[in-house]
Amino acid sequence: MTITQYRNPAVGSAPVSDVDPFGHDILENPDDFHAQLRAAGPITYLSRYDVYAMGRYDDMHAALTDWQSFQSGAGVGLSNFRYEKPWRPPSLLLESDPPVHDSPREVLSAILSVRAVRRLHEHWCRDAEEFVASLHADTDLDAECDVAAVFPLRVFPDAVGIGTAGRENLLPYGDHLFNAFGPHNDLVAKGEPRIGEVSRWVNEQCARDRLAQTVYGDQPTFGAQVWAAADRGDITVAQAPTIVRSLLSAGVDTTVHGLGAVLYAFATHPDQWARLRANPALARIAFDEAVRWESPVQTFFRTATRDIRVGNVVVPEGRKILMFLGSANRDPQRWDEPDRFDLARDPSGHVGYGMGIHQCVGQHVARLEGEALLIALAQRFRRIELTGVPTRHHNNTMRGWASIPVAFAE
Ligand code: OVV
Repeated sequence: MTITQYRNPAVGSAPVSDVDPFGHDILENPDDFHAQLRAAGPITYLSRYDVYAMGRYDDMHAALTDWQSFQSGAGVGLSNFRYEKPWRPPSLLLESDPPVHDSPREVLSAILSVRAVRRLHEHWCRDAEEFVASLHADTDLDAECDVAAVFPLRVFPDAVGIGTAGRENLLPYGDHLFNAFGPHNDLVAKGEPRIGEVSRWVNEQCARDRLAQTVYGDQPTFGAQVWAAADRGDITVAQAPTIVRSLLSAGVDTTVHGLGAVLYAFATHPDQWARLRANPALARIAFDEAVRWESPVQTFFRTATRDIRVGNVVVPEGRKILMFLGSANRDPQRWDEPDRFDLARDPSGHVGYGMGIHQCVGQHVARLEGEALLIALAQRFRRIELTGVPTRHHNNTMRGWASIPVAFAE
């Protein structure tokens, strides 16, 4: 697997690679491919999909903060909405540009702000303690299936205001959605038989009268707050359900894989676990360092709105550029010893939540889930021991685990 340094004038003199970044080999471990991508130059042409790719931190940071040149409104997956009908109505947050993007973003930013999320802090920390108390010590557990995939579902859907029936649809919906940003490969085909009914359930939960009004006593739910914004006229009534859908789309699988990443990191770095136990205030850094290190969301595309020069290469207007966020987050030009999971580093500036106007609007919610769970685990358990070989979960967009066999020791 190498990137050909042969430069094809038809693709603006870009280095060419015929590698399939959505193939199982690379989804299993993309590190070598990322290193080749960074070495090849600021931009490479991926002949298999007829798209361009970026892997270096600096160039990607510049692209992600230039929404005028690198648009999202043509979709952030392989499919170009200029020519192809999206599989679901586009997200008003993710798959839109200013000015359409502005009011949905403003509304959701306020609902998920640091201040707003602080009101959940004591409730989620208490839930995390109860959850951790229910885990058996010195027993074979799966840190992915029994912990990472469980805790977000205990807290997040309640905060959104969705009912308890049907919550098992949330993970399959997200998994398919994130696969659908890639090519129509076996991973997408696997989700298709059930996606009709799963989507119908998700869409039904976004209606005003389906959403609980309050949670934890008298706190308005995220869902109710979206509808209240429609009543105020900050967004239209027609936009409200699609914005609630964003919460259910982006808010579950992402945090599951983020928690899986940090639990795997600690299971394989006992010295770092000891450090966290000695100083639980490191929990927030730990979660962000895991988001940098693993980059649960590995990739998103942008579309060129003009002919864009990147280094010696001109990306023609209308073409897709694949941003390898996970590669930027391990770019040695930006990070010292990037492959090390290290609580002593400052991970801020990583692009695991993206960068620019589309940067993860739910990041404070994600961090609270990470902090609450890690502090509760660190309070009780001296060690997280790997008891078997972890196995990867393959997804066209997300990097995560299917299984992390562990035992927690008190
Ligand atoms: C970041 C993200 C991922 C998937 C879906 C959405 C957002 C959405 O807004 O629907």
